[in-house]
Amino acid sequence: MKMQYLSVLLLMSLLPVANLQASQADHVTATHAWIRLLPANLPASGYVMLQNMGTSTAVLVSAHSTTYASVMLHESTTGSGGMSSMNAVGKLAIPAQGKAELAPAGYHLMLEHASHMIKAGDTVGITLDFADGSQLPVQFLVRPANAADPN
Ligand SMILES: [Cu+2]
Repeated sequence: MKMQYLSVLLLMSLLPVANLQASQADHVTATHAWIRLLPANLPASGYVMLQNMGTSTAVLVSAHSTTYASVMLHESTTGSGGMSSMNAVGKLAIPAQGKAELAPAGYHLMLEHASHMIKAGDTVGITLDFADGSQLPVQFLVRPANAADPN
């Protein structure tokens, strides 16, 4: 009886691995994931360090969340006049054995239309979507507007 139980457990733990080919998300680790909260209904920004341990490029194409109805990949740039602007980005490549950083004044996730009031200290789950359809769920720590970049 006990052996049977164990073998079922073993089978269950092996099945997902057997069904999946190595995907882009499998090779990417996310660290320093945080959200800068802005007052009122201003959009929040999500930042994260992505590291690709794999031998081929991983391409982040989008992200989604049950907390924010709208999650967009953006890039902030500073023009020659010193004016900062943001553009939507269709994809962000993370080179093999390399990294890509979403950080203030650069790439970020633009987060809008929260399903409930978000406050500093909360954690928000955001799933990163890669070009091959694989997904990486990441927990982001919410920080106040005046928080410095913790990296
Ligand atoms: Cu933005």
